[in-house]
Amino acid sequence: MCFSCCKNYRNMADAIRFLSADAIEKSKSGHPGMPLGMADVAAVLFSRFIKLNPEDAGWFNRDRFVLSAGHGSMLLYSVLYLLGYPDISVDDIKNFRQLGAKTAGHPEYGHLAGIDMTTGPLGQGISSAVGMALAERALNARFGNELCNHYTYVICGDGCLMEGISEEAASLAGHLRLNKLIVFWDNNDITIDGHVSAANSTDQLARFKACGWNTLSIDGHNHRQIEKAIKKAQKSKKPTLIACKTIIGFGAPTKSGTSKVHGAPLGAEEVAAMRQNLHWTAAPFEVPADILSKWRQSPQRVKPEYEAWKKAARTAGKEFNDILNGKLPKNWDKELNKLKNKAIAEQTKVATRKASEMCLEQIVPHIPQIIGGSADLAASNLTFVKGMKTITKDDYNGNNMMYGIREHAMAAVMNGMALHGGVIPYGGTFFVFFRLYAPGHASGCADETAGNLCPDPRFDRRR
Ligand SMILES: Cc1ncc(C[n+]2csc(CCOP(=O)(O)OP(=O)(O)O)c2C)c(N)n1
Repeated sequence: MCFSCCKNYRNMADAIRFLSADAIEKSKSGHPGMPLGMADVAAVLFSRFIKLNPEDAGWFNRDRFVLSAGHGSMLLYSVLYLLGYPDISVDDIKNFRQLGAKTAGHPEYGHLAGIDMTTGPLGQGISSAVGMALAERALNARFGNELCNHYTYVICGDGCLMEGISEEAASLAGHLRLNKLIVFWDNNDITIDGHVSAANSTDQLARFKACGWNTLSIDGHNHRQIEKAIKKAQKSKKPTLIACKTIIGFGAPTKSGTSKVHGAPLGAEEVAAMRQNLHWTAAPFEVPADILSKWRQSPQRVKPEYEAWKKAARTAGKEFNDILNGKLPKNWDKELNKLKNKAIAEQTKVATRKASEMCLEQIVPHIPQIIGGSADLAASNLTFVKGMKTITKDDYNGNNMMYGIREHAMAAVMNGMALHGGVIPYGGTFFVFFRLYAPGHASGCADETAGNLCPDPRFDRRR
């Protein structure tokens, strides 16, 4: 890689930095530390590697991106604007954190095209991303590389890794060898209350390694190292954690490297000093034309793959196209309705978990999108119905998930699968073992005692 590439990356990263700092300054609210610190990683990832098409934000075979550290939302809003997503304008950037704004302050799924998941509750993003990566592998096994073959990228912070749910999800991802999952850890040693070491001394790389991950460690401001790490991760047979050593609030002369930049505007004086420090002469919300053009041109590299996928999807069979369009097979509920009518006529009295099983028996064989499962209670919650095939690291072409005793990850993974699309997840456990928490999608429906869950809104009785 040449010096000019690095210079381009640096300029592109600085565009993220100043859009973020200026928007947060204008709204007098927000979290500048993370966008400033991870801007270099984002510039390399989004301009050179990520597969997306701003003109077709929901493209099924796009790479998924989860900003698990959702408080750093200005990083994602800046990137979407710079890439030229039609759904976001510079006025939306200026409107950051105002009532009704698309740039709400944490990424919100369905609110702004290009956002793959609502995030904010730390740990949920990285854990749901495991579900996205699992859905991708399951659909890949069913439909092949031409139709479903993409990465799931995550940016997470120290907070996401401290949350317990990340442990369950990481160990499941490692166990299933979800090698198309690539996580960038913003390893900046800082959280809200100060230095990470005040509350945590886990060796995260050793921990992820123990869970069966590929682990890499880089300088998160070195573009060459970022590129190399992504290339390595893409070739790995395991999920990858890239520890990116960064300086929180990079560029802010007196506040960078401290918790002061985590969640408060930098202040006019500091932003002005940052302009001097980084030699950025453009006015607030202006991106120099040559830098904006580099950003806007970058998605062009994906065009041939996008066109090839469109062609493949057109000629793919009905099953794939139904899945693509979220259509259930005709008469999927015929047997279920018979069962319901019989139960009404006979006033059938069975335990709710048994009733759940009786319904699943009439639903699962008729809906190929379904992936069901349990957290080591299939025999008790009756989630496994005859004919189901268990997903394993050697064969993803199944419809039963053995989540292990990981109820929290199960909920997040189901959330990720539903968000990915093409998959309709359900899961079962007992309520007392479980804290229903599925941000970013449906709130789920639950059987009163068995706690059988389905985060797909089409099955939510309360809607
Ligand atoms: C589950 C959950 N608990 C607490 C918070 C509040 N919170 C937001 S950011 C943050 C600190 C995160 O630190 P880190 O991930 O290192 O982010 P950085 O300081 O690098 O931006 C906390 C505690 C939250 N968003 N979610």
